[in-house]
Amino acid sequence: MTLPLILSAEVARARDKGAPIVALESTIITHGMPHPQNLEVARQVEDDIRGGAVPATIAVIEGQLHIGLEPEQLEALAKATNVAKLSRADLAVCIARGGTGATTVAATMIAAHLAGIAVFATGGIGGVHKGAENSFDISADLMELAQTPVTVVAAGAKAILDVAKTLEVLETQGVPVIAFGQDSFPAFWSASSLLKAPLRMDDPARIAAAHRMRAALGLPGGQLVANPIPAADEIPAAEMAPVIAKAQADATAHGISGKSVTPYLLQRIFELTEGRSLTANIALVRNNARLAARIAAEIVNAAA
Ligand code: PSU
Ligand code: MN
Repeated sequence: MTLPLILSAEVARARDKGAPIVALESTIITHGMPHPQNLEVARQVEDDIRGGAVPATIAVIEGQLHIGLEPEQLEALAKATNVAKLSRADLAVCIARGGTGATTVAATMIAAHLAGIAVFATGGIGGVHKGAENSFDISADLMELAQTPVTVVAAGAKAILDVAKTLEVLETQGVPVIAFGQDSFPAFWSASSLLKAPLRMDDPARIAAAHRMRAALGLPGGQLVANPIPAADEIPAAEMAPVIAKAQADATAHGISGKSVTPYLLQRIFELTEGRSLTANIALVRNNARLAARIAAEIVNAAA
């Protein structure tokens, strides 16, 4: 069976030249941010990567797995409503049916690896939800990091999750969790949390070397690089705590479960902070894109 992979013109050129490429997910566009800011941010993030690498936004469109979207495809996806959210479990079914869907961190890692892309930038990964001891709600993103060799740059994990349990699962799964340039594990909208990151690295070239070393050692899986939001853009954790608690209570009151939990909480927090959470979200995604481009370039350099 041939793979239904379609490369954008820009990504195809980069692959021919052996230029560094950074994958981007599409769930953040369809389920993570409101229109029209989602389109603006998707374009900005692609441009941030173009400072040192080539962006490859990943999505399934009419049964084809796109590695890099043409400008009109990106626009259509950002405007679309009722787009499916595709994680590892959903990807093959969506493609086989000829469907359209946005890829989560897990599905984007799978697609990136199929296309030979080593580095992926996003906002925050999914993780262990609060109350998971009852709901069993643990994102497939964590198990994907354990098995697919892609380095994911994110601003840590959101405080809508149980961050301590998320770190425990990542440790159990053998995923290196590397804070960039600080000891604390970043908390998405806030640069630091009360939790210490298991590992710390300060140099993109070393992160690239660690990525290559995992492969050399025959270890499956990727790495999570936890990049703190720039200080000027952060919302202090103490300010976020009551907002998150309120969003959480609303989710419970409305019986939100499964795939809808993360999008619901993000939207509710956006409303409760009157858009401030989105401004911070944009700043941190762009910051992650720039770091991912540096790591991707170092991986290509080291291989040359
Ligand atoms: N965290 C964010 N923004 C997002 C997501 C997570 O800050 O948009 C999305 C990502 O696509 C992530 C997914 O992979 O939510 C996790 O969903 P779930 O918890 O249902 O696995
Ligand atoms: Mn879930």
